[in-house]
Amino acid sequence: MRDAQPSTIYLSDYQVPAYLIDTTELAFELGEDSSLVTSLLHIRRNPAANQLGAALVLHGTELELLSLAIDGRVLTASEWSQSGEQLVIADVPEAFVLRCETRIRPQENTSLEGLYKSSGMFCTQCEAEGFRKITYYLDRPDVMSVFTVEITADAQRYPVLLSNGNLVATETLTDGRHKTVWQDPFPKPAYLFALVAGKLSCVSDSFRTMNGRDVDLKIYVEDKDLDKCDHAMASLKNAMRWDEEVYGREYDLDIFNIVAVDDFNMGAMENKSLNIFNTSCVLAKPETTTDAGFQRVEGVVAHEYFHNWSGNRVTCRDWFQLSLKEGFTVFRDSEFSADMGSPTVKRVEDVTLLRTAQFAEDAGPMAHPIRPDSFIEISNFYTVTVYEKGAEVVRMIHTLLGPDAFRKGSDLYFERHDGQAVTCEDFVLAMEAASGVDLSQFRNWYSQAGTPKLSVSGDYDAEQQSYTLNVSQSCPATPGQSSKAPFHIPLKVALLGEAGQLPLQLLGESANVESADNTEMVLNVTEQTQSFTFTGINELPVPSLLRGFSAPVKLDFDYSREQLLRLMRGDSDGFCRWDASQQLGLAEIKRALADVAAGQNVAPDAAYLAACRDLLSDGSLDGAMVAMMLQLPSEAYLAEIFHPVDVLAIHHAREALRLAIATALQLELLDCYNRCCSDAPYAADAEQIAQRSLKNTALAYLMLLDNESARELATAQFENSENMTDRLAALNALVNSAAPYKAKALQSFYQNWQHEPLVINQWFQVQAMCRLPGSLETVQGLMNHPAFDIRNPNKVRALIGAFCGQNGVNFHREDGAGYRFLGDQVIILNRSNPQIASRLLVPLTKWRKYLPAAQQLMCAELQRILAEPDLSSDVYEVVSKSLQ
Ligand code: 0A1
Ligand code: ZN
Repeated sequence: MRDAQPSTIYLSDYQVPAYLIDTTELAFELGEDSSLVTSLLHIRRNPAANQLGAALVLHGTELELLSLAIDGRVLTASEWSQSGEQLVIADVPEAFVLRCETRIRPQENTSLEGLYKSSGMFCTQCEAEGFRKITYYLDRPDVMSVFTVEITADAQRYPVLLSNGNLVATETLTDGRHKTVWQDPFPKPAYLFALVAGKLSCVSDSFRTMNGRDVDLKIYVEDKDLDKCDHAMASLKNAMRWDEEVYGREYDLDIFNIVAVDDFNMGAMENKSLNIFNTSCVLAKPETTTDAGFQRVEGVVAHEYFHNWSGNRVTCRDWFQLSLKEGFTVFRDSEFSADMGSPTVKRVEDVTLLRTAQFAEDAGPMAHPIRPDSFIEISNFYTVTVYEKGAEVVRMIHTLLGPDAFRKGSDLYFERHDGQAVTCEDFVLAMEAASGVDLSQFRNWYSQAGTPKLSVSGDYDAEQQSYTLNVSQSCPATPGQSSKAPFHIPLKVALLGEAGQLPLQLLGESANVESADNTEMVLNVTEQTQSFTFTGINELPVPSLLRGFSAPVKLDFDYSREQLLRLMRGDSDGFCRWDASQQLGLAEIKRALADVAAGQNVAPDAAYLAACRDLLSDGSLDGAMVAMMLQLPSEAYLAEIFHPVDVLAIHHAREALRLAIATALQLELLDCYNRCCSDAPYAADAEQIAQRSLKNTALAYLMLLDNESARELATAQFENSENMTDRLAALNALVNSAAPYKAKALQSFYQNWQHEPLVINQWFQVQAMCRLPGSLETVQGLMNHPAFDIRNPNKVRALIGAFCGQNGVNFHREDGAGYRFLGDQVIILNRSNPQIASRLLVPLTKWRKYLPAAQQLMCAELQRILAEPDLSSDVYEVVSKSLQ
């Protein structure tokens, strides 16, 4: 909980640590009431610090200090002092051993940071600043130490005792306890420390590295979950191979362990050789897990594994550099997932997340550059900006350098900085040094927040046979940054002619070397306004712009409907094909809004309908692409387009349009549905996932018709499916319909799956996201359901998070009850789990986007939260910044 006024920390204040800790020896005695932690820290003055005689200042919070000794001599109370999170020892030698004993209470730790208990097991979460809840330490990532960890605990209750690195000793004690000792040879910051103790079973496998070393792979779970580890294990092995092949990175220890825990604030954590996972990101089997769940497991397992190099071997100097490890690692995991499945689908999914959540963050009160300049609470900066926009920035470097030079750059980065804690600047320097590409202006992406807007127009000169793209860029002001310097934006383009893509030759540049593909080009947009003229263009082309979403910008080009239809049908770039479908959908929604406002029927454009009909009927197309193209832009995306956002009007117009599409295309939808049904045994491969996605898109449309035959389809699918993807899609369609069967469906689903917490979370979520009136009351009722537990973040996200974040029409009820509900929950969670409270709060922070009446109600809730006593620094930062 916060002191009087939480302080802001600035990147510009960074100083190297005054002391270093070469080795860290920890001894844990885990108990049922409290646990004892004894540390032996080999500390010496940092020669680089130039701070002669500086006091030793250690971080610690919520610790009971039992004793302190230097080189064996116990310190008296006058030799140290405490203030806030700091323990200050004024007078210390050049080099010494500090012995410190603390008592902690993991059983009472509901924040899920530091050492805590989850379902009877002890586990840790130390990133970013959780280690200071375990013992006093220099809890900052640029202090790297070699750890030895001794764990003593009751042998029956906690037969498995794990920490980082290699197991070097085990011992059975006479009092029913046992002990293990672990040693991690790689120096690491405290945020990568981990400990697990519990009754766990494991699935084992092994991996032979590119140099022929065998690595033991283990996934530890509760006994009942042993049958849900295969997918994570296969994903791990694929990730290990992929990192060798694509980045030349080999695993560096003989053991790699994963542990699944129920109560976890985030997805997973890359602790050296002992990754700790939220159960939702590791467990999967077809009967309980959807396709999206399978993909998430694959992606998160790979993400954490890839951190072993991008994060652990080379780590961050300070938390302002978080995107150094996260942006790079997200880029790596998304390329991996693309290679394992469908690259276009993965790209569209990533862009969708960016254009909804990240663009919204960039336009809101918490907007920050991927390398923030300041923060109050670092936990608030594990954001879509640092992660996903950070990954887009690395992707742009990849685009500007090309794959070969990028690989040279990453090799150089790892070689230069192995074992170091470095900065984003070091990453860019390595990329420049290896490629010779000048990234000076590109660095603005690291320091400037906000989503740049690219306005593009095209001029065709028939006489000169040239086509000119006029490009101008701008970027809106964000908190603390009123004006922006132009960005270096890689704009990937092609020009579509009647018979295909035209060869590209820029005016004033030497002739293109005849290459396999001279029909696609990356334009370097660096000025505020700039023109690019292509010569030898003998027909009026349709430009295909921002191919593959080559930069995280908002693109504006005044396409005609005919041009968009052409792009949607024929562009060779999958992203642009999909994006054209979305722009057409957006135009239809805008017309529907006007029609509804005028009290008229919504009638989709005939050419648009014809294009959708073609998509549905052409069985040769990629089903996943068709499904994505048939889906109208989401309400979250529309909230980024309209100013102000009239949530209810947008929702009703969009729904009316969906119904009109379903009505016009019902025969084709039904045909498509039937064509996609299959008896093949479940596999989470791209082909089957595509087929299920298209089938369930068709089902959702058909269910809008509200007729008996659609209900029968959904009911049969719900009752007969053997996989959770189809079963849940059917349940979702039923819950959002007027079908009387839905109550029974919900009940039987619960009956069947009550022993599977992750499935019950989906059950909560389907109800929380129901767009029909009354969802708030349903959610409030479910909060009293025996399966709900507000201490479990997954349940909070499934019920409260899904309702407030993904059920716009009900959350934004005109009476403000949705806002009040969220305010109440944030106030409760602020006390038990500040990280979850501040994340949950995000929908309220966007209040400036909405109509005046909504603004007022949302603001009032923020004020009410701000007036709470004992506000955590997490919640305080988000609320106070959003009211500024
Ligand atoms: N580094 C992890 C994410 C993570 C961050 C913070 C946590 O606790 C506050 C937990 C996990 C990752 O990128 O996967
Ligand atoms: Zn990460």
